[in-house]
Amino acid sequence: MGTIDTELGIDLSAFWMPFSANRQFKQAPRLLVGAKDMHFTAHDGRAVLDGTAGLWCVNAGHGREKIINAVKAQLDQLDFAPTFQMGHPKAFEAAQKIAALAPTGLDHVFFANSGSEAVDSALKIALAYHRARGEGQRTILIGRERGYHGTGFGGISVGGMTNNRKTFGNLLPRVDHLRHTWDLEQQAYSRGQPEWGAHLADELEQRIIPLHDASNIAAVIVEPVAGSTGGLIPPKGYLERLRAICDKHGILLIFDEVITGFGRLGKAFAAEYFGVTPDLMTFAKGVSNGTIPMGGVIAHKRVYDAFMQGPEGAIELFHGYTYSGHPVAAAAASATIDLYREEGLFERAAKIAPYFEQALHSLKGLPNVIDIRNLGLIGVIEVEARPGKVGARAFDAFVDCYANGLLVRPAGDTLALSPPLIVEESHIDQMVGTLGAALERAA
Ligand code: PXG
Repeated sequence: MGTIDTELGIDLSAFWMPFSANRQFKQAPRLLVGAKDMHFTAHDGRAVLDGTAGLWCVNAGHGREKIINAVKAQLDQLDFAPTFQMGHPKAFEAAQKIAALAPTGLDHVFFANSGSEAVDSALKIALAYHRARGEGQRTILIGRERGYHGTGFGGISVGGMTNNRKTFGNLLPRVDHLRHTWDLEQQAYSRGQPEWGAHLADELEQRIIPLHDASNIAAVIVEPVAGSTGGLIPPKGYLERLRAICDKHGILLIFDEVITGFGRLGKAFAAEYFGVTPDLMTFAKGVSNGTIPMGGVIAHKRVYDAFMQGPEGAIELFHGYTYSGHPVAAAAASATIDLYREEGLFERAAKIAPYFEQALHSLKGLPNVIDIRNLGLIGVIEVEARPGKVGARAFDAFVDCYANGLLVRPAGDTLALSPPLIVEESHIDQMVGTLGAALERAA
């Protein structure tokens, strides 16, 4: 560990990198020093095609002038202003634009700074909502196996990824999990939503509600498409059933749309794509095109209204962050949403999704590939784990792709592609070509 031998001459030792193999990375670093549109520039000057929109966030592509200019102008105008008992115009403007994109009824936006904070905010709002309505005994939160809801204690408690939970001791009490929806035997190589698996939602009514009693359950939280765990696409009818069961029992349904929001499926939100409206919806990432950190919760009118009671001067929700609705992040979000609309990027994603699907599924038959799944501009290749070395094969393919000018995202023994929505067919061809060659070599 220490200084790397490049013209940058950066000492790598101080930065404790998140979700990374620090020692391995610092021996053979992969540094990105620039980005424009669909490409990063690596520290050795190579162009690297961004197959992942950064970390699922740069939906409009990199270095977009409209957003950059909005950020610069905001910094000149007002660098910071509090939003606790104070306000500034950009936060209201951004909230209005976000609410306008969300399904009917989801009208109120609570700001945080990341997906993790968005999730914790949504869970707290769900608990406080029931209490405000006189059902304060509803404190149980239901997540799902293989769910990823960020890294706060709330998020890892309702989340279902083993490594994110196992070393952190006590999690939130009174949490239970639905089983995840992926089944290799029943669903392998499904294009779009699998036909099999809607009935998995019935577990909520058949196991979880009888065990805890509905009167104690506050909320169910799921990713409409589970992203980080390797792109688990909801079976046809599954989300509709979850919605119906939650409605029947007075349980709030939370969609974690941190990845699916802002066009990933070719609609503003997955809720719109699937035609299923949750009570609370989290967002982050694409809201500001990854430029300035921002996240938040969009609440249904009836949730918000439940808080708006009591004396006029009462603070309705004792929750928030110094940077909730930060002016620079709000300016970035506002410009980002305008850009999505002006360029019709959500529609563009929907239009190119069939080409993306076709290209991805051409990788079927390569060594060790056991499943390929996709929805919108999410594509996942699942490879067979090397015996006793979970994740090694996908990681090797990721390093190989990077060496050959493509960024993909390994997660366990899956490789995910989630390109910016400005992706062209030629980029998709390059992605599939490079990934295919890497998979051959990772045999
Ligand atoms: N919810 C979901 C559904 C997410 O995907 C978060 C919450 C947390 O967001 P923050 O902003 O706190 O990181 C996420 C984050 C990957 C990958 O490659 C995914 C995420 C983050 C980093 C990597 O799958 N998702």
